[in-house]
Formats: sequence, C-alpha cells, structure tokens
Amino acid sequence: WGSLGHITIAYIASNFVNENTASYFQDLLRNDTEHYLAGVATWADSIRYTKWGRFSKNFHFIDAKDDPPSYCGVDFKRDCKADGCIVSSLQNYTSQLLDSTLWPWRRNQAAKFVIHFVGDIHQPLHVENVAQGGNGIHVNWEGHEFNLHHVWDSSIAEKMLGGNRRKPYDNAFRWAADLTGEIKSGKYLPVRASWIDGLLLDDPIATSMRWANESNAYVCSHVFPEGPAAIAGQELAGEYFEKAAPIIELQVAKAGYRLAAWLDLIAGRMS
Ligand code: DCM
Ligand code: DCM
Ligand code: DCM
Ligand code: ZN
Ligand code: ZN
Repeated sequence: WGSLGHITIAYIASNFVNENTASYFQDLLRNDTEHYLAGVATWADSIRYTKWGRFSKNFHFIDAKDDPPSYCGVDFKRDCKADGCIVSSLQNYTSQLLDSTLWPWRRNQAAKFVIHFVGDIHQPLHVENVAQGGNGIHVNWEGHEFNLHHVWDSSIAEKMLGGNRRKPYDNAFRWAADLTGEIKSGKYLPVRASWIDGLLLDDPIATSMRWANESNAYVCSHVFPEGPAAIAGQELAGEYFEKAAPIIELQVAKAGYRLAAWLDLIAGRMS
C-alpha cells in the first residue's frame, strides 16, 4: 500500500487494541500520542531504498507462482525466496517482539516492520508473482499512464476518498474512523469475528499464510478477472475501479482489525 493505506490500517488498529497493548507499544515506540502506530506505519517503505535498509527490500511481498485467473494460491515453500518474503518476515519480526532478551531498539524496529507488513500482506498484488506484483503492467488511470501495482497500492483508495493526496494523515484518520464504525456496528460487524478466527501467535507462518491466501484469491477475482494480458493499456478508473474499491476497503479494514488482534496477543504475552 501507499502511505494512505498503511496509515489508515494503523489508525484502525489503534482504535481496537486494548489499553495494555496501547501503553506497551507507546512505550516501545516512544510516542504517547494517539498517533503511535500511524506515525511508524510507513517507516519500512522509507528505508527500503536506502543502503542500510536494502536488506528488507524483498520483505514487503511474496511472489506467488500461480496462474491467474484460472488458478490462484500461495505456497510458502514454493514462493518464499531464500532471503525472505513477507511471510517469513512476519514470523521473524514477531519472534523478535516476543524476545525480551533483545535490546529495546531491536524490538522497536521489529514493531515497525510488523505494523507495516500486516498491512502489505492484505494488498493482493503483494502476494502475486505476475509482472512482479503488477509493477510491469502499464495501465491508464484517468488518462495518465501508471503501473497496475501503483493503482492497487494508491490510486483506487485515493479516488475513493477524494481530498488532498498530500495530507495522507488527515485522510487516513477520517477513513479509519469510518471503517472503525463499520467494524463496530456496521456492515463488517457480522464478519469481524471470522477475521481473527485462528490467529496463532505461536505459528506466525500459518497465520500469515491464511491472510496471504485470502488476499491472493482477489488476484483471480478482481485484479486479473480476464487474465494479465487483458488488462494492459486499459483505463481502470471506471468500471474496474467500481469493482476493486469495495475489495480494497475490505482488505484495509481487515488488516487494521487483525493488526490490533496480533498486537494484543504480543503485548499480552509480554506483560
Ligand atoms: N517510497 C519511498 N522511497 C522511494 C520510493 C517510494 O519511501 N524512493 C515509498 C513511497 C510509497 C511507498 O514507498 O508510498 C510504496 O511502497 P511499496 O511500493 O512498498 O508499496
Ligand atoms: N537502527 C538500526 N541501525 C542503526 C540505527 C538505527 O537498526 N544503525 C534502527 C533503530 C530504530 C530505527 O532504526 O528502530 C530508527 O530509529 P529512530 O527512529 O530512533 O531513529
Ligand atoms: N513489489 C511486489 N512484488 C514484487 C516486487 C515489488 O509486491 N515482486 C512491490 C513492492 C513495492 C512496489 O511493488 O510496493 C514497488 O517495488 P520496487 O520499488 O521494488 O519496484
Ligand atoms: Zn506496494
Ligand atoms: Zn511496503
């Protein structure tokens, strides 16, 4: 996701964590405001292109070698590269968060990675190999050329919200309030329990593989409903947008709610 998606997910999570979790992560992240999660949600993107942060470049995705739209699916052994992927990274940084022998700065950094990667794994094109998660597919967006990955990361959500793209925190705060309402008492209330069913703190791989497979299924149904070749060069801000927008909203809501539950489990174990 772009900044808007990541910050929204973090604000949703801060609306659902319990009090103990909030103070635990406010301490660890050295920020006692309501922005303690939102403020670090894009940190992992800010370092991935730097020299020291380059090691984490491949941690934002897993390249599922499936064949959309006829077959979708992620396979950890097949798809996770030897130097890591988003699933192994969630496992690694979750274990670091649970390791009280590590220096606090290591756990601080682990928290920032977990907050970011729980978000990215819910973006369908972060769990797909085709054209490097859609980066190699050129499409049109309101008449301008973009790549498909960027459209799913940012353009669709930005169009849904309107407002000023240069103020992601304001927009994210409002979007998060909206989605929080839908989870608490609106259209997501009947399904929210299923979102956190089977969360296993002792098996972050199994847990995040469920998230990855669920997200990857949308590659077949909504990203490439007629296959990758059919989408190249198409204008996506019309009908395609109308179908994709509800999926993005759902995935962002789910990611925020799951992040809250995951952080609750971690803070619960540590106190
Ligand atoms: N980004 C960055 N530095 C760059 C290029 C991009 O910080 N040189 C950030 C801005 C985008 C985000 O990365 O919002 C996109 O990240 P991903 O492409 O991991 O979703
Ligand atoms: N960090 C690191 N290696 C360094 C310097 C900092 O891993 N050489 C980590 C520690 C923090 C994060 O980067 O978790 C950024 O820290 P801060 O926000 O305190 O600058
Ligand atoms: N990305 C992805 N799958 C890949 C390669 C990249 O999901 N196989 C994501 C990470 C960034 C965006 O695409 O969000 C741009 O990546 P890069 O800057 O590495 O091209
Ligand atoms: Zn992305
Ligand atoms: Zn990312």
